[in-house]
Amino acid sequence: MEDTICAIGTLVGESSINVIRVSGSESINIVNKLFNKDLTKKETYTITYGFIMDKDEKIDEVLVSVFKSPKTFTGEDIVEINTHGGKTAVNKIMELLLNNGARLAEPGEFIKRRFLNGKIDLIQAESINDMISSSTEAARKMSMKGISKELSKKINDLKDNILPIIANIEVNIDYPEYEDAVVVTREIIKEKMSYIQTKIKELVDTSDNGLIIKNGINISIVGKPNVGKSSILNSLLGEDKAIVTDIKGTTRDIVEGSITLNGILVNLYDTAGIRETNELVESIGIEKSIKKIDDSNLILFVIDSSSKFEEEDKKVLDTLKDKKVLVVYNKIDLANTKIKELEKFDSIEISSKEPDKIELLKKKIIEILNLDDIANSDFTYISNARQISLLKKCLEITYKIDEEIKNEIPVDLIEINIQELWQTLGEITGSVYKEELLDEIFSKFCLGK
Ligand SMILES: Nc1nc2c(ncn2[C@@H]2O[C@H](COP(=O)(O)OP(=O)(O)O)[C@@H](O)[C@H]2O)c(=O)[nH]1
Ligand SMILES: [Mg+2]
Repeated sequence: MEDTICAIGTLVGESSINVIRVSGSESINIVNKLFNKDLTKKETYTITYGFIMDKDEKIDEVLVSVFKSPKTFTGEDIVEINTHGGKTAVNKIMELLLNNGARLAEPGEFIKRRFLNGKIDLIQAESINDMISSSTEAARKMSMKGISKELSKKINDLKDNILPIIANIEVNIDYPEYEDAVVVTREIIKEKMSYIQTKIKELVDTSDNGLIIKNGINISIVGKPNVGKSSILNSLLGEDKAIVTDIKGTTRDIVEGSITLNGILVNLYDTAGIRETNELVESIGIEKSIKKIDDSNLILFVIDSSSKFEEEDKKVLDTLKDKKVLVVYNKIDLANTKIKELEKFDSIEISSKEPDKIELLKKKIIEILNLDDIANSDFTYISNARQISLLKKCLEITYKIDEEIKNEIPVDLIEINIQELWQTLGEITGSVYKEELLDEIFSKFCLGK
């Protein structure tokens, strides 16, 4: 039998309430030892007002909820204690629970039990974790699609399409005399696999959107010194985060900030102006800037409209390689020049000091990165690294099956790969799993979840 576990489910601090969750077959008995009323007589889904006692001493005034197995979060008996906020009452009650037979839950242990008792699949579990760490509306919407099984449905639909193929091949092999069974030919497999492959490919392709929604978009602001990079960062953020001066080399380290565009998190990185320098600190900053360019989804290449396109600008251009670039002609209040070398890029003219121009810049970013499309989509994307890598493996398997069909390999040999495809899809939802994998997944959850 599983131990009875307990943990604080809320963030302990100055708040109105805290919730302690106790789950396991002994949960009602353990809390009952500390409560001034008889919990064993309570029906499931009831809340009782009373006091947590340490012998004769009242520890806190609480509400105790009783949920009886099997229709509960974990599938086990659960008792939840709503204590007063702050840290003293909740900590004292935890101490009493631990002294009376409960064990402190490991991170994610409640939800692991929920999974093991068949209440949710792995996609749902991982989506709950995503919901907890989400910081934008888009991320919330996407995790909700996972929690409400819409993603799982897509995977299960694929499995449902594969299973009859496997079953029919098996019948063909085991009962060749059974004439009613459809004889699965390579043609039939080809047709069915084409649907499955298209659906898997769709999920893999749209996972880029999923990753953008989950992790946000990285935009680096680059350019030679003094073109107005830090001013643009500050205007986009709406606060004076980076120091702005007319002294070259002012920004030496990367200054970060984030905004939300169309409900999507956008991480902005103001970099040190790239130029030749003998100054050690500045040159380390420049090296960091160049690295940052590599993991950016978009580069704002800032040009000072009032100055010439010089060797220094060319040096910056060289560092951009094949990145997606938006040329930002800044300081158009002073002058207006277009640079021939930059004609192949998208561009916009702004002055960092004019708010309506900054709004135009935001619109342009939304347009270039298709953020409108993502924001108006249905948010059913895979964004979890484990799930993405398994889906990619599935796609590879379908390519192998294509190849086998082309090479006229016997159906019973092709079946081996179809089986593997079915198995791998099962790993995504967790209908097939290894114990170590579960530990790895659930240890990422916060305590009390
Ligand atoms: N006239 C004008 N000056 C600007 C504009 N943007 C920035 N500056 C000035 O250009 C100088 C360098 O700005 P800064 O943001 O520190 O440039 P960075 O070195 O690229 O980060 C400062 O004196 C800013 O006030 C602009 O749009 N118009
Ligand atoms: Mg700067």
